[in-house]
Amino acid sequence: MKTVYTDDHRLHFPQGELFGGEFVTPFERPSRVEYILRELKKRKMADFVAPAKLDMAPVRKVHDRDFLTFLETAWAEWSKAGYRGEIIPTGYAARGMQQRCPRSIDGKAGYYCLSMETAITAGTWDAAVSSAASALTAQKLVANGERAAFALCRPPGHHAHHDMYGGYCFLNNAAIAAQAFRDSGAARVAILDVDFHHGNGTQDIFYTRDDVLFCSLHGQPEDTFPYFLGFKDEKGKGRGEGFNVNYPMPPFTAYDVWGKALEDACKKIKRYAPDALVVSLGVDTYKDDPISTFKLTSPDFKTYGGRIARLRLPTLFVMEGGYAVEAIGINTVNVLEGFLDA
Ligand code: B3N
Ligand code: ZN
Repeated sequence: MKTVYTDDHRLHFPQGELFGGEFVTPFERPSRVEYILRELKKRKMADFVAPAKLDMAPVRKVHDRDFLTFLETAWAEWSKAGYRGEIIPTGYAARGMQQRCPRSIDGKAGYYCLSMETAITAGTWDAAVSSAASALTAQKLVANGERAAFALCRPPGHHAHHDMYGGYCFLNNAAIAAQAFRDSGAARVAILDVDFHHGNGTQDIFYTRDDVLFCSLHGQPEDTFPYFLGFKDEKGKGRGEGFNVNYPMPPFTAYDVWGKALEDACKKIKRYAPDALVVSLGVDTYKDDPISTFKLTSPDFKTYGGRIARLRLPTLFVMEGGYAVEAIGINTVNVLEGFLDA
């Protein structure tokens, strides 16, 4: 299986993340990718491809035009305003307030931001563009006949809405790739999100559509980020009714329960009969992940890679979360290996 990858991800490395009222080194850090690359090489799976220049057409179909302009120009505007730190807005478009985009850069950032842990830095836009380009290049490999491909995306994407960033995400790589599958002839696409966190951005983007089925297995919003989306009763709207399936699960969920949710999601995907599958692959379901509470073990990742393979669909894996850096390589490559061995 080919891995699409570029060093450009290093352009995005915020120095601070707000956690528990303190600034800590961000959990989403460049070394995550290095551990995955190391494990791919160790297991003789180092078939690397560089991403092509980003085709903005599918990006513009899933993201708001003004949001994209904001992301592209935010750092220049912030610097021009005289601010010296990273972009972390202080005022938000909360309940009952006007949903109008302000003129000032701190106001604009608050309008487009959904959570405060995610800082924008000088290199964020370029890194996000390269990350989306990796997803699209891998998508093309699969659309052109590869059984599967792995987009080693960083920054991740599944929390990015049509017009909001947050949860370490700026452009929604999986959604952009799913849109590209549609544009290259797939009648139906399924997205399976196995990251510990709900894929709120992907849900938002496809919520009213019946041509993309979205299934997400995640920590229940009562306890877990992103807190305000990911409930079981969110089933899609209008034409999209029935094409959004959430599997929220409580803290300490292990494979005995998680695997049953995956089985149910796989059955729904099979019934939908998509032409392609996009897997939002986060390995923060791991038992020792520092910011998550599920209890999957390293062998479980191999097991579920095999289950996904048995769907017998052209499959694109898109990297999302995973912060237990010592194990992130093992767990990620276990999924890919489990898929290849099935
Ligand atoms: O949820 C958190 C968080 C929870 C626990 C932490 N500990 C115990 C150190 C630290 C942080 N933070 C909010 C931001 C989470 C973003 C999640 C990104 C992700 O992986 N999405 O899939
Ligand atoms: Zn996650």
